[in-house]
Amino acid sequence: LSCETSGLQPRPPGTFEVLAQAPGSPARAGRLWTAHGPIDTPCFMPVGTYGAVKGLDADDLREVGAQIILGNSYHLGHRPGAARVAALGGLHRMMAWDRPILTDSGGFQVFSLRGLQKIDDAGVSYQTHFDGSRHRMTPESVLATQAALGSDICMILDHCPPADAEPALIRAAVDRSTRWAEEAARRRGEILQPGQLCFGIVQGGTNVALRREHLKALADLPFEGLALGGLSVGEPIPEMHATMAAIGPEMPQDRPRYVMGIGTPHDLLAAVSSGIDMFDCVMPTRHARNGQLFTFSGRLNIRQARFRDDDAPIDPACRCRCCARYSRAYLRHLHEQNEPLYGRLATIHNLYFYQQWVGALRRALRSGRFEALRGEFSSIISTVYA
Ligand code: PRF
Ligand code: ZN
Repeated sequence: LSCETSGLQPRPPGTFEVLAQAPGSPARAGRLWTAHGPIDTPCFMPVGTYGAVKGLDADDLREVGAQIILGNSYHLGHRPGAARVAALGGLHRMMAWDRPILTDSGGFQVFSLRGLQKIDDAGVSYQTHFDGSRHRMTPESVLATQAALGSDICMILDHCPPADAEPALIRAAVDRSTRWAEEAARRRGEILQPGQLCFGIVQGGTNVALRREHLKALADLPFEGLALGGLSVGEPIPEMHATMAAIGPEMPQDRPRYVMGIGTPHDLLAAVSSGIDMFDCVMPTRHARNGQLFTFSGRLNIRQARFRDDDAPIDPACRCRCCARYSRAYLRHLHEQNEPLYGRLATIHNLYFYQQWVGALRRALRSGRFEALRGEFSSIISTVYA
């Protein structure tokens, strides 16, 4: 375990402790306990869609400071299949990762399969992007998949409409998601294993009144945490931030708050400032593979010719393994040659950067310096990562 959590007396799964609250702000630092140990919040979850954060193994993930990773039950449920993962001892055992895992329900992925899905009140029928085979997801089936995978935190089935959807469709998605949430809450006891947590998901686009209404309905249900879905789906960034700022502080204080699928370093600061505790995003891993590398003085693109003879590390101030050993010139060369080692080293660096950023936010919150850090960094982070 990380130095922040080693030697702690374990607490029952689902226990959420608020360790520090920023004065005059909804921002807080906390700790969520799962069946595979604690997560310090604010926390960033690297994305391992198919049961791997591309190019990294469990030792690498520990080294960059990840306390929890995210898997996708849509992907894993089809490839290699939830029953097969279960027969192999579950996702933790298969990946040799003994820290917490959160899995998304699969609804979001299915709703992104344009034209290949048909939704009704009881669930969604779809054809996979793998082989076009026909399947069905219901509030119960997505929990059964996550039970088989052995996830520590299971997400319910929700309906996430596109950002540009008509208001009537966003309203229908909220009503349907409420019914699915009630169904999940009613059946989770018989489907999930003891110790598996279950989070509800609030939809409603950027309509604050609708968000509030959905939140009210979900806050009464027995979920260990609540998420904001339906953000970062193409709406303008200021609207996304305004929605988090309006709804974050109204989410139950005694449970973890999660915004799904964000974001840039600046989005993370905006979310934490709105009282959000957890995030996940493909940005650090996908950007790494595309040549976009994060540093505290801006993003650099390793493909640029100016790095051809540059013997400096990506970021001289960074203490990751990539920066300790390798030059920009070498990384650029590896990228040009499509060497798999490039993606691995770049991913280690970018994830280390994200973990450093949330770690700085946690430390600032715990030592009462959050507003100071915000003042110091928000201008830098927002200009560099707008
Ligand atoms: N719902 C679910 N997963 C998600 C989202 C959502 O709305 C998003 C939206 N950013 C990312 N992942 N279930
Ligand atoms: Zn580095």
